[in-house]
Amino acid sequence: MRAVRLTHWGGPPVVAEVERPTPRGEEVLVRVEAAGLCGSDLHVISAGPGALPYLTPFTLGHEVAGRVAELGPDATGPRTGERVVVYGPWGCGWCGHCSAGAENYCDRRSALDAAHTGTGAGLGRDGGLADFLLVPSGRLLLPVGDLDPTQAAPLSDAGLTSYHAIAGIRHALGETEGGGVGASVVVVGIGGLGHLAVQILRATTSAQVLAVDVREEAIALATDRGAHFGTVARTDTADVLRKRAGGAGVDAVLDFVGTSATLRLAVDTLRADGELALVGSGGGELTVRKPGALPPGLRISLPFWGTRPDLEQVVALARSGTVRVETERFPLSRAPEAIETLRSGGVRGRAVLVPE
Ligand code: FEH
Ligand code: ZN
Ligand code: ZN
Repeated sequence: MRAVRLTHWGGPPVVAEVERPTPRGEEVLVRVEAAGLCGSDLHVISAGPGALPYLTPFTLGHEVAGRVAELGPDATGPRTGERVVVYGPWGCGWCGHCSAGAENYCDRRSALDAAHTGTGAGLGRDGGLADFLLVPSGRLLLPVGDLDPTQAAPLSDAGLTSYHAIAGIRHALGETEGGGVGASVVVVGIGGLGHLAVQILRATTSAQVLAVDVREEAIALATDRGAHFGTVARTDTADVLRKRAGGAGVDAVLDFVGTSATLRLAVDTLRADGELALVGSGGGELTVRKPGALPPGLRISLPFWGTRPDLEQVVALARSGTVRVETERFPLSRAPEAIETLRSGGVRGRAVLVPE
């Protein structure tokens, strides 16, 4: 079978021929129908030796949908032929978090890293940028019915991560006291995750959704997908957003970029007792100090990926037609080209590889 392999740290990903795995015990083999490309794949590809607890060579790809092709003798869950999306965080399966379906917060993650057993498809385990993906257990598969696989795959990472970040701040998006303008939420960065966050917010809250990006075409995508207002980032953006929110500031900011500039914009835009969810891995810094210049009552969260119940919710939204992924398709055979297009910022929405 074909697989996009990272053969050694610092080397380019290559499309190689590898042996198709045979599922054992409770493992399940999935025939991949679509696999999304993520900014984190770029981080993995550009990591130097020892930077990540993964052993090369391995196959990339942690955002996967397809059909069950073969079941190990003890496999549970979806049956052969069923179309599924793969829940991407692969934890120990039995700690407190994993038992609650939150394998993204597995309590034994450091032990798994130390054992170099990997913590997900394409994350130290062979991933889904390939014709087939071996999944450790049927608990990591979620049926998606007749949902198009190029829509389903991005839900398992871009959609799930956005949904989970919103779940953490949802309590702040109730109507504000004393009438006036309702709650307002800012989405910073309208890429693969941000354009889904706009749709999830519109579908599941009554908040006013305000979008910020540095690209006009991204703002166009945000307003097309339901943002009430969008602006290209400028020096007065915080003032513009505060005015849109009724003057006191916005109730929540979802930062899908995560640079020092976007974090600064967030805290300049938030009202007291607001929520900042830092999702993007831009490596930005924010000084948290008392006394200091941050809004009083500010709560900051660093959500990571999402839970299996979250994935069930975001798949249900997609199947109901209220969330639609903007995708750009590439054949698996041209994976290196797709990766470079993503790296150069040339992808609109989410890049999805299909086994052509
Ligand atoms: C996955 C693995 C490691 C770091 C970050 C990620 C995200 O892409 C998951 O959404
Ligand atoms: Zn990812
Ligand atoms: Zn665990």
